[in-house]
Amino acid sequence: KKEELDYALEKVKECLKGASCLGADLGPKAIRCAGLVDAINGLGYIVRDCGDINPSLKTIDSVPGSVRLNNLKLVNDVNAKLYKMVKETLSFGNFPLVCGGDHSLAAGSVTAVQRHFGKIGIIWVDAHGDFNNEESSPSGNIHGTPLSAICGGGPENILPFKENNAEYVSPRNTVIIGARALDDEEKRLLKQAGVTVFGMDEIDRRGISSIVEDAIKIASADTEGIYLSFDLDAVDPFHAPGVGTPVKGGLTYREAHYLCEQLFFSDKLLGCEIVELNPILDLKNETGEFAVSLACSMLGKTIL
Ligand code: 4U7
Ligand code: MN
Ligand code: MN
Ligand code: MN
Repeated sequence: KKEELDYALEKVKECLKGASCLGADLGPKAIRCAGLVDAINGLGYIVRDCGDINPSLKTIDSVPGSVRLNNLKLVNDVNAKLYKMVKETLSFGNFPLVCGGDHSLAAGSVTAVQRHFGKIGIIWVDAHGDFNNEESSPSGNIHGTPLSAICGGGPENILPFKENNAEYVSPRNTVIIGARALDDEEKRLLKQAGVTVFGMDEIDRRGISSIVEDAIKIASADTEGIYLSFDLDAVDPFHAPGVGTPVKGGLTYREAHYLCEQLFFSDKLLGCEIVELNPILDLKNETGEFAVSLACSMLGKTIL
């Protein structure tokens, strides 16, 4: 359709979205192609695919809503829709599995889960901290800021439907696993806020099992449960090359699966998301297939 073609061309020209490179919006298509729905059906669940969330065309070349944050209007538009979709899923008593797409979507998904359940914990699996605010962000890319926003450190204007007195997720119930590429100011902000960060060095030293055990304890202390936000760049690029910002020295294939398996068995999961798949950078949809297998581990698939 002409409208769709114009839209695609516009995107190529302007390089939109929360990150500075194209392609993360194709992630959900690649995950479907890798057989997500059949795989989850195979575990005995009934899947309702809510479809892609597309930004309204009018948000594309509008004046930026903020000097520092790239494509703020477009990200806000997608997040408002995602927020409603996740909120509705939860109110039907269903379990949300969000596929991305750029990590900026967490501002929509996590806010919905948090407002539905009240006090929640977060396990954020990522090579990065995503804890920049509007001032500290070196890039202006929103995908580097959602965890800070969710925890109340800003940027406030990426959170959908901001209510007065709306609560944030407590940094005390927030855990990052797999970090190895934090910005200096971001490190300071994380410390100051009291977020627990398990870097790759600590995983090397203590092993993934003891880290996951701690993470579940921290995220579930006095909360209704845990939301798992899984950025595929946490995994070593050897297994997950199809991501926008790969960083060497990440989780092994089994470490990533083990983490997901244990979270399922904790019985604390309220929902989860797998983000940052970029099929343009992938090799034969290898990372898309990996994402499907991780989703299955999060939903209870076991080895024996
Ligand atoms: B992702 C970065 F400066 N910290 O803020 C930034 F290094 O969602 C990267 O984890 C953010 O992929 C990466 O732009 C965001 C940069
Ligand atoms: Mn990104
Ligand atoms: Mn990342
Ligand atoms: Mn991320």
